[in-house]
Amino acid sequence: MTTSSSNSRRFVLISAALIALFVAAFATSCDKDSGNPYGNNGSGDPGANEVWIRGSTFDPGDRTVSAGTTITWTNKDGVEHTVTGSGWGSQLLGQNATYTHTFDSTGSFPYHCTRHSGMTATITVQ
Ligand SMILES: [Cu+2]
Repeated sequence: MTTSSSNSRRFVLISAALIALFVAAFATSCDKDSGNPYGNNGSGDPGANEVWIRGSTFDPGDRTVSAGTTITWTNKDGVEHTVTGSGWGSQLLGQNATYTHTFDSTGSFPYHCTRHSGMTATITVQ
């Protein structure tokens, strides 16, 4: 009786733990897939098609993608920045503001921030 009750309680606890684990894993993968710009995936790093602006740096600075990829930039800084390429780019982006651009053709696409000359990066499209 005691053993049976203890076993069933253990089964419930293990089941609950497994369910929590699956929910956490699912939520994390969803955030990564959707390119959540606010870092809710818990990794604290930009996702596959994201570039974060933090510490007045484009992170990652150089990103290689395939044609047709849409990149989302998010400004994590308290100061305003831009994402400015040749013939494409954003307005001034405040904190947590985002900008997206789809790269349809192959090539090398350098860009910079108009406010900070040292902020440069490149998207390479293959
Ligand atoms: Cu800047």
